[in-house]
Amino acid sequence: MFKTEPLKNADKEIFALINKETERQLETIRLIPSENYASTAVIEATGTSLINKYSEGYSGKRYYEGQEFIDQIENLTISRAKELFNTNYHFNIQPYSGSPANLAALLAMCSPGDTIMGLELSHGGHLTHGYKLSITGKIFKSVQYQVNKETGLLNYEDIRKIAVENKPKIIIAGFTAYPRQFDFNEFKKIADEVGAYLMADISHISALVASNIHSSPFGIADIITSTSHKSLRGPRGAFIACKPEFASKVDKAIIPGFQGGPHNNITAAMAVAFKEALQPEFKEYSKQIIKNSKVLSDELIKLGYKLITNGSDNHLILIDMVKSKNISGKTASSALIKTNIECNANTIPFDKRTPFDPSGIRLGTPAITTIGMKESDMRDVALFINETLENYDDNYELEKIKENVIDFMKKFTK
Ligand code: DSN
Repeated sequence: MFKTEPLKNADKEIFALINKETERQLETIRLIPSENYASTAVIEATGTSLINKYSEGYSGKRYYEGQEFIDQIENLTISRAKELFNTNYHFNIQPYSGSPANLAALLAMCSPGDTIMGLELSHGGHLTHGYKLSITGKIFKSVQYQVNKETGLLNYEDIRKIAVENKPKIIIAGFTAYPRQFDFNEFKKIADEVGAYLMADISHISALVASNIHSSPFGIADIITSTSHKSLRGPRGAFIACKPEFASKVDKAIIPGFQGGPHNNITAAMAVAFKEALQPEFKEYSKQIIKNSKVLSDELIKLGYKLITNGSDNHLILIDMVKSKNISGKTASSALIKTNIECNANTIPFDKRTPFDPSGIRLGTPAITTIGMKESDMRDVALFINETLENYDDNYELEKIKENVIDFMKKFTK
């Protein structure tokens, strides 16, 4: 029998757990830079009949029947993506998430055994940028560049030397933990000099790129990947954009190369998120992300924290907790979640500790900007962080701070 009971009747346990998670998100200062609050409209689109449909292939050329509306949804998503990034690049919006998008992009442009070059994981890169334990570090020959030891910044001359020495087939410009803006033109010069393709992974910064407040790889990079759920505030999905001449390679790398049917509910939710991102308010949100990040950095520095690169000019802040408070990143992040402040422990460049208990914590401002926090709120956020870390082993104090954090959050989420 086909049942159509609402979730709250059909499965009380899952319904209750989802509600608890929603409430937790509304009571927590959420500072993980890759997370956000998707709008009700985006969330609604993910929970629709579209999950019932298989759609292997692309619009107008699918393997299964019944694609009349799915094709229209996919076409609309792609046309909105082109408008958002103001580009004629080809878009494939079917990758399930960032890691599949990156692997498919690499498989589209390279063959197993080719040399790929990306930013080292502990210096702010991503697993899929060639880390040795990732499939991308196993099937390709991976060479990695680092940030400068003194400044924590990318040094394009150092990157150039590694590229000249190793002649990679592709250079990946992208990060998950780099607190500064970077220049895709500089990467392009290096890629051209050594005859490499340039791939940009803009997962973290796609909102900033779409809002023209970060250097854009469109018109420069051969291939671009991004998730749709970080600063861009969509559902958990991803896309690959490429110069039109690589369209067929990219589409074939996704299917039949790597995936089966796209998640049509996510495609539709991505279209909704792109429509939201095309509104003037989205640019204001993007600008505010950076303003908040700069002010939060300044406040933390005033409180004695040691930030990698001494600040931030994007959405992300990386703190050396060992130098700041002589505690590990994991000790800090575990204390912070006890007071409803959510961040993640993170390696810092040249870290001497392990990835599971590294020296740093990573903060970001997209989620708190979405709920309306402004520069004037950043002093409070910094003070809550500091109070927590000063009392990291005192559960009684932490409980009191948590109550204050919950009260503070009510200003934005009730
Ligand atoms: N997990 C993402 C992040 O937090 O940056 C990257 O995949």
